[in-house]
Formats: sequence, C-alpha cells, structure tokens
Amino acid sequence: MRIELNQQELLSLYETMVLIRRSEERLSRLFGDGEVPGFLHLSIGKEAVPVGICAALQAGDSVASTHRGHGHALAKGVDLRGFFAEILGREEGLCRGRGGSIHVADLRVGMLGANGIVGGGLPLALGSALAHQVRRSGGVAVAFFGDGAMSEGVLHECLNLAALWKLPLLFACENNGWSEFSPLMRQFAAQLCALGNAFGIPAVQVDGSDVEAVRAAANAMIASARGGAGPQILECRTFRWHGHYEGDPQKYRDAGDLADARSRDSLLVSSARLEAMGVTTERIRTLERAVEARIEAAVAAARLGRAPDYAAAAADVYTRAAGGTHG
Ligand SMILES: Cc1ncc(C[n+]2csc(CCOP(=O)(O)OP(=O)(O)O)c2C)c(N)n1
Ligand SMILES: [Mg+2]
Repeated sequence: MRIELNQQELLSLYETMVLIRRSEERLSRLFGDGEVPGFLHLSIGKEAVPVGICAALQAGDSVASTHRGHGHALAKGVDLRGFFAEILGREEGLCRGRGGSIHVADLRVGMLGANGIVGGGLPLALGSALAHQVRRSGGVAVAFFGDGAMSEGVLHECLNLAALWKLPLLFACENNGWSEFSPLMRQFAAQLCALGNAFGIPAVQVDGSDVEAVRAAANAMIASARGGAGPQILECRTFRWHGHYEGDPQKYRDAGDLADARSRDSLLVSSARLEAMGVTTERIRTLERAVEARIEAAVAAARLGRAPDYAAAAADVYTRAAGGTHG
C-alpha cells in the first residue's frame, strides 16, 4: 500500500526520523558518560513507525507509549528541550524531571506517557479512546505496544472492549521479534492478525522500515476509526538495533540477527527515495546538520537545568481530595 507523498511531505517525515535517531544516539553517549539517571531503552531502528503513524494523526488525538517511547514522544511533538531536560532529570523537564526516559509524558500534545509496564499503555489508550467517543471530540487514540505485549492478558481484554464498544482506537504493534532477551516465537503461539479476526478487528501488516508504507496504512486505518468503524490493528515489522537496554551485552543474539536488523535502515530507505525524487544530498545533509544543532542546544540547556528539590520529591504523588479525609 503506498500513497504518493510530495518531496516536502517526505522531507518532513525524514526530518522527524533524523530527530529521533540523532536524539537517541546523543542519549546513548550521555548515558555512557553517566549523565542519564536510571535505565535507557533506545528505539533506534524503528523510527519509521511512530513517525508514519503520528503523521496521520491530528493535534487532538492521543497516543500511549511503551518503555521504548522516545520516538513516540518526539513524533507526537513534545518540546525537544523539555524532552532532554526530563531525561536528564531536571526541573525544567516535561514532567519536572520526575519521570525520566521511561515516563516521558506531555498531555498538552496528547502524549499520554511512556510506560514501564509491558502492555501498560493499552488500557490508557483504550480509556482515552472512550473519552474521545463519549465527548464526541472526533479524536482517535493510538496504543503503541511491542510484540512482548501480545501474550499479556491486558491486550486481549482491550481488544475485546474496543471491539465491543467500537472505540476509535488504533492498536499499533511494533513487532521487532524480541521481548527483552527472548525471541517472539518462544512467547506467543498465535498471530496478531488472527487475534484481530477473532474479535472482528481489521488487521494489517506493514513494513515498519518504510515510513511511506506505515503512513499510508495508518492514514487509512485512522480515518476508518475516526469515521466510526471501530478499532484497527496495524502490525509493523520492525527492528531493534541496540540491546534491550543500554549496556545490554546481547550475548543471546547472534551476529546474523544484528546484521539483519541493520539491513533495512528506515533512514536509508527514505533518503534513497528523496534522492530519487530529485532532492540533493547536500539538501539532506543541511537538514541533518540543522537537527543536530537543535539537539546540541537542547542538551546544553538541559545540562544547565536545576536538579529537582529533594524536599519536594513527594509533591504531585499524593493529593488531598477537596473536603475528603484521604491523604
Ligand atoms: C508486565 C511486565 N512484565 C515484564 C516486564 C519486564 N519487561 C520489560 S521490557 C520487556 C520486553 C518487552 O518487549 P516488547 O513489548 O516486544 O518491546 P521491545 O522491548 O521489544 O520494544 C519485559 C518483559 C515488565 N516491564 N512488565
Ligand atoms: Mg519486541
């Protein structure tokens, strides 16, 4: 499935993919230098999935993410400085430095949050889709999830409710074939598309390295969901270039698998298409350099940011209900 994007549209998608790739490469180095507190899960290799899907969304739509959520946040349009400040644990961060990489959220742009619980974003997106439906907002919610969530009961429950209530919800599976250190075939006995059939939910598989193919499929499915046709499943076959987490020695993975992962680089797929459309290499490099400069500025600003005040660590964790007795 393909729709013709013009040069400008494809350049814009390419720019966001470069933003995600370079941001994560920068984060990898910052992590190596001890500047990132906590764990870091990078999405290098699957940039085309969030970019293709979020390009098909409107401003009022919402997305729920996973533990590998940097691409979802950036593609949904969170502020880059707030993003780096958050991951570096600064008060100026999107969640005032309290969430870090695995809990980046910004409700102002419909980014409901990265999530440390496998499958945890699914019911959040389901609830958001229900809110869109009840409020007649015309909005759609997207639940990003990995293949690791296929065997979680919560996916099956969400498929059921979404189908039953005809919710405007896109189930966006990022199938990279790995769940931590185990291959998919050791974890899930069925096929996601077949699971969709069981619930009467249309399901499509797409090459997750081709941003145009992802966008075309997402466009059609999101338009159907928005139009009242109920939930849709988009399974994107994609790759995880890095380890499960930064620092993972990947002893469980052989060289052939890594080479396979790198063989379909979404950035190369799209830059080759751009060049075939007549965009010069120089124009592409200029765009990349501008993105890199934005990232360096965001890192520099984050480094100058304030560490959260320890005394206020519990602020926003508990709240007192008006007139209630619960602390
Ligand atoms: C409910 C739950 N079970 C187990 C874990 C531990 N865990 C963290 S990430 C992960 C693998 C997730 O794989 P997948 O969903 O395919 O995402 P990927 O890392 O491949 O992007 C697991 C099992 C968890 N965080 N939550
Ligand atoms: Mg996976």
